[in-house]
Amino acid sequence: MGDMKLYFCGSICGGRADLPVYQRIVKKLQTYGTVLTEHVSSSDITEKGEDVIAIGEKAIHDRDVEWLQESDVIVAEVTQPSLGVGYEIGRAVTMKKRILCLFRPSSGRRLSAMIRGAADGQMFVVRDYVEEDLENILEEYFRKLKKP
Ligand code: 6IA
Repeated sequence: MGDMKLYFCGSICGGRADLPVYQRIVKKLQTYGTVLTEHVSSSDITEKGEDVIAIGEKAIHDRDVEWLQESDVIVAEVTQPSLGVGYEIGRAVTMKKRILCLFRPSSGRRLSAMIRGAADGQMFVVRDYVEEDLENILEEYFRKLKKP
């Protein structure tokens, strides 16, 4: 369980307003295994993408798809709409990965039907939550994973 590889998805170009929530999620996820995409919760990465020039978009994409392939569970915070996060979720579905999508209705937004409608309650779980319950929701999800 400790050697689990986790892939966290959160908005970058879609907007960084939820960064504090991403940081809380990544911190909790690190108690379950290795988070391959730690940088998504880094305040050094901004939506303007000053770092992109150095790495290159193709390298970012190809590395992220490789990490998706390697990961055991994908956790996505989907409140802030993001093309990249939607793309990652779609690729993960094709890879038959376990996916947990977290959405905060208090944002006043409506979650895309392509995400809500993809939920099967097994491999693909969509969970509405309030920020205070974040850690509990992750605990509950990973507890259920241990004893399928
Ligand atoms: O469309 P978005 O940028 O909001 O997509 C965010 C998602 O795509 C995240 O879950 C990341 O895994 C991935 N992603 C997007 N951009 C990057 C990136 N740097 N580095 C790593 N993963 C990324 C690029 C910075 C950007 C400002 C262009």
